[in-house]
Amino acid sequence: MRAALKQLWLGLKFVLQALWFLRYSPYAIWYSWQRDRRDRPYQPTTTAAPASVGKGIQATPTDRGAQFEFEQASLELAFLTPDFVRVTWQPGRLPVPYALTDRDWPPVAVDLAEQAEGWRISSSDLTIAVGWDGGIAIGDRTGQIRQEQPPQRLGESWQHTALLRDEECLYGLGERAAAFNLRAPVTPEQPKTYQFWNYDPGNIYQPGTDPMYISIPVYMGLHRGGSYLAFYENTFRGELTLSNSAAEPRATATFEGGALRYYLAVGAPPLLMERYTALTGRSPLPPRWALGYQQSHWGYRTEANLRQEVQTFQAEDLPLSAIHLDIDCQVNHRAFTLDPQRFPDFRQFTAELAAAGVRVIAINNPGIQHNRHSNLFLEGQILNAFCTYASGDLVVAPVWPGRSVFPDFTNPVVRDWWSRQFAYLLQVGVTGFWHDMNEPAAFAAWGDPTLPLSTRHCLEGRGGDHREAHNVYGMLETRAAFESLQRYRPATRPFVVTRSGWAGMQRYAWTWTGDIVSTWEALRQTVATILGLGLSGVAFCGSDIGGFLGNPGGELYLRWFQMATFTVFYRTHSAISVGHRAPWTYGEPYLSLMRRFLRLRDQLMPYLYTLAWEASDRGYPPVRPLFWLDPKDETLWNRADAFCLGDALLVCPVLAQGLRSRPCDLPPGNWYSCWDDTHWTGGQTVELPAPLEQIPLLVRAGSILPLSEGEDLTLHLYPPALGSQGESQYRLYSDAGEGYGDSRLDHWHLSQQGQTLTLTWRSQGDYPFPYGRVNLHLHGPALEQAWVDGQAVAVADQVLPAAASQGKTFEQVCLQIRAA
Ligand code: NBV
Repeated sequence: MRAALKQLWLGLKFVLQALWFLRYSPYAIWYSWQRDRRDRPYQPTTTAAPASVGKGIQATPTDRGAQFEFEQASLELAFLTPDFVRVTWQPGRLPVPYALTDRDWPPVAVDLAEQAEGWRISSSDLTIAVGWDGGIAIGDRTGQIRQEQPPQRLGESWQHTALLRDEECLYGLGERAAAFNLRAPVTPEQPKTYQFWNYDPGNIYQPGTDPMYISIPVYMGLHRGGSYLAFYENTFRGELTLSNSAAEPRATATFEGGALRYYLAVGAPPLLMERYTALTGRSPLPPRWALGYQQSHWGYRTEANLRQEVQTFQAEDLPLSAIHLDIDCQVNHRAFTLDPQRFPDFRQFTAELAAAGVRVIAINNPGIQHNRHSNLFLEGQILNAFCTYASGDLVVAPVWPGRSVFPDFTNPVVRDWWSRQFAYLLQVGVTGFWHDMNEPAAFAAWGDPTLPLSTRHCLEGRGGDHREAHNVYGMLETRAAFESLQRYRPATRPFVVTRSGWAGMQRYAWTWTGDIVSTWEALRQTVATILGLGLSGVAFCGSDIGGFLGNPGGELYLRWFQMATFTVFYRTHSAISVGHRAPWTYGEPYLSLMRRFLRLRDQLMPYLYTLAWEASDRGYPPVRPLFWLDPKDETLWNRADAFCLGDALLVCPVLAQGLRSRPCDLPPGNWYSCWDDTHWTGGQTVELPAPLEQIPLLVRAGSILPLSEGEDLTLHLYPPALGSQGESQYRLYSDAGEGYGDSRLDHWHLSQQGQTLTLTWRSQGDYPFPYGRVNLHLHGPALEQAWVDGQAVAVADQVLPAAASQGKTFEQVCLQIRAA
């Protein structure tokens, strides 16, 4: 019976694929053929001989650095802060500053001196040696951090090589289906190239696929001498090749055009993220509901289906924050449409959902059907909104709605027009927007599934072709949606999701790891990919829980769900070709176990929301690699089978079938099991239980972990020292969860002196304290007695209930403890 069903399913799939092929392929063949013809002159020339920048001739100090003239090139060094410098080699056009946020950088005092080997320019934190040949060495007070060879010109391209140390690890480059340490697969025989070219890998996405939807030319380097971050502000197609030749391991970046402009920051990882996001912007604080669970499936199709889905969430007592509409809700996959026959009472429906606390998020693709009966198409044509060739002919390519044209989002007028299209969706109760296929993706029968390289773009008026505009296309589409929400919903915070993006995309949208397959290998990959995105500035991301392509089975779905409970974007999504998936799909025990994790997620909300605020304030990703806690501990450099959520929680997901325990490398310090308070000393590998109902989840000693319990808040105290002395602190951020009103920060300081723990509380900001009672729960030592502001109070089972209540705070709580 099973075999027969499988056969039937395979047959059906074949028919579906054949139909798809028949519908799109004739045009895809024609498109691919004429794209290749037009693009011939745009393909990179491999024949150009490398040209050097020549010898250094002179250096002139500027207000924050120096300008150097070389025989064949010029170099500008500009310090944005004493530990962050911008390097610009020309010739080549400067980038349109899409990556950058508006910011005035205060002046930096620098010193320029000439020496036997070249020049030396220093700030209070960094010293940069510029050789006569254009080689650059950068160091901090402790020594040299990075060495770069003189850049080279290859025709219009720049090529730039940094030397790597043997032990050096590199992370980032946006979204990669690669090892977390991007050097991990590189051997002396086999270099590895990562492409800078946003790309829809289709349904062949698996570990090793490159490029992916989001390429960002930024990486963090970590070695025994310290850490640094390098960001190439160049939107052109390019690549980074990592080679491990025995003599000189290196990282070589190449860009097909533009000036060679990059930024270097030196310091510990948190500082690097602060600098990078000061430059490219931080993710704005999302509405709090966005951190709740979201449900999606390509295949809901009708209002009735969606209603049924939401009702099941309610009936099964599963919290739900938002539900997503995919392209099958549209009319023939056309942008900004909803099928009125299949969604007869949509406005009423969204109002009902809103009353139940569920928001509706609608998808949109950039491709617009080439159709003279479509208003959107006609309006766009009148506005000259669509991408054209140099001849003025429209670029037409097949994608979901059929023959489609593509708005040129590098034109501010087009972004403005596009942003107005969202108005009616908002009017009918949609809350946020999801952007897909915006690499931009097209259906090609062969070759690159995107627009032709010869496509012309406005690039804010200065003009250019697709080689330069491609990588920013999705980000600028997303910017239009973000600005639309700012315009039409000024009192609420925008929620936008995008599949593609580039440096700075975090200012506008969240992302997810795309069409990943439903396998254990893919789950393992997901952790590395999310960590890499976080170190590329994209703080808010997640994955399709259970995978997009495939039916994961109960165990894999559960293990994925458990992992995702500790990532920011917490959404199940699955393809139309696979079974519908929601927490009840696999029955018990999975349903109850997922319900528990959904509850835990709710409890974690104060902590998560504070992390989201911290991301918006400092640029720190909530999901962090283990080395974030101690970059000197080399055993952590390659770890991507576990991650930290903030600085307090260590999450060790179960990443293989059938495992009921797993080894965890503990960063230095002391750790407690979140489930049963077992204590572990860090700096070692321990085997931790992982029955189906849990994954190893550890809390760092010294943490104050705020968990909500209905209206109340419990502060879980994990004393800083097992010995007799130590201090730690925590800041909790609160506000209305939406809008731009008052906020507050509650600072708790915990100090341990012998047998006494003292917790003090200081508050800032006008938002009233949002919790009823504040309970204290001590972990580790036994709690014997307690005093709140000098008054002795009763304690039981490690808990001091209602240390504060009804919005009143305490100044000081003293806890008498005894080592357990
Ligand atoms: O819109 C359909 C899907 C969507 O569900 C998925 O999340 C995207 O990544 N979309 C890709 C287009 C179809 C891909 C096969």
